[in-house]
Amino acid sequence: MSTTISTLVRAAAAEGPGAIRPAARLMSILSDEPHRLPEVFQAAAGLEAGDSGRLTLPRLLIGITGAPGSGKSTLTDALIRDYRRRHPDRRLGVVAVDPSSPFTGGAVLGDRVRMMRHATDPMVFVRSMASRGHLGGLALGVKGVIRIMGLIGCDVVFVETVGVGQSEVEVAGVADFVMIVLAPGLGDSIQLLKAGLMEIGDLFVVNKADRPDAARLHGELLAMLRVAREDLSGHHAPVVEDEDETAGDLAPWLPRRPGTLIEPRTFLVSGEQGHGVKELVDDLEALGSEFSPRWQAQRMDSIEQEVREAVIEEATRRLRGTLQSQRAGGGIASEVLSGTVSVDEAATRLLDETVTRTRPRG
Ligand SMILES: Nc1nc2c(ncn2[C@@H]2O[C@H](COP(=O)(O)OP(=O)(O)OP(=O)(O)O)[C@@H](O)[C@H]2O)c(=O)[nH]1
Ligand SMILES: [Mg+2]
Repeated sequence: MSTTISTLVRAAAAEGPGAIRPAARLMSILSDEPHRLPEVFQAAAGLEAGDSGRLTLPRLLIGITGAPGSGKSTLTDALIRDYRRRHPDRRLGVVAVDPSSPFTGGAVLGDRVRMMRHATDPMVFVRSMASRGHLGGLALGVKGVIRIMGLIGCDVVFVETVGVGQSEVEVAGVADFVMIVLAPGLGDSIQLLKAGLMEIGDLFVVNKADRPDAARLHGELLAMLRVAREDLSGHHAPVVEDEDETAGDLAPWLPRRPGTLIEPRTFLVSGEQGHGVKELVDDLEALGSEFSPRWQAQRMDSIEQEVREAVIEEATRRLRGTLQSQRAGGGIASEVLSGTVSVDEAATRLLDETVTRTRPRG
């Protein structure tokens, strides 16, 4: 492990505002070289073996996505302000995945300016990342940043992505649950129908409730969610008389998306004016207390899954080498044909050869 990384990890894990600069440096290193994440894990594990008692991952990872301009950043900002008032001693993180796409050219600067409200708050850590050009994929880069945010003690981390490509789907896999932000006046039905968004959301927020057309969009959202979920689950949602269409209510009549722990729910809010923000944070807090332990367990499962996939990939790569040299040397097929070895024996022999041949020395 490089001494730079272990020094930075130690400094980033310390209490107080002095942690911010080393944390930012670690994030830059990881965004250029995501394969160094294990070094960070190793250094952090060394610290945790001591008595720092720090959680190694944020307690809650919230994905936020939606059409460009729907107000994701404004809403995140409002959520943070409310959350900070409730828990002045807890640190928060925001990962803003910059679209770097021609559709949303001006947004990046806008985000930075909006987030400046927290720029002097050492308890809010904001990190922008480009969605393009990530070695090993965006999800890996985001995971690295989240890990560092956990290390500096961020309790909740918001991950904002623009719902225009594959990035929101990738990021949904990283977050514990996903909030979809919609707003009136952005080509409503297209926005709602956008493939993917209906399927990956758990919380559906109609933003800009201060505009007169927001309530209509909320009604349309409920109707479209019902259809989308029926398609997804293959059976019909029960018909409910007098469906409750007020904001902030569960929609238990909707089937959940596969793999999620929580029932879909909808909100009508104004990030800019603050309407409905308190109710939304109340719900996020309730979700956190109820499900955080199970989400932590899910994250462990997904790490295990990553390891399994890596093992299979590596084994396949090594076996290919053995098969090639074996074929060059005359082939095992004729031995099988002549009955000298069975197919099972041949497979075992090739595996054994691969392990011996590729065993690291030392
Ligand atoms: N009327 C009204 N306007 C809002 C509200 N929230 C955000 N806006 C405006 O909507 C525009 C886009 O807001 P952003 O928060 O940048 O939206 P975003 O979804 O983060 O945008 P991208 O990051 O570009 O995808 C800005 O002009 C905001 O001022 C709201 O509650 N009401
Ligand atoms: Mg934004």
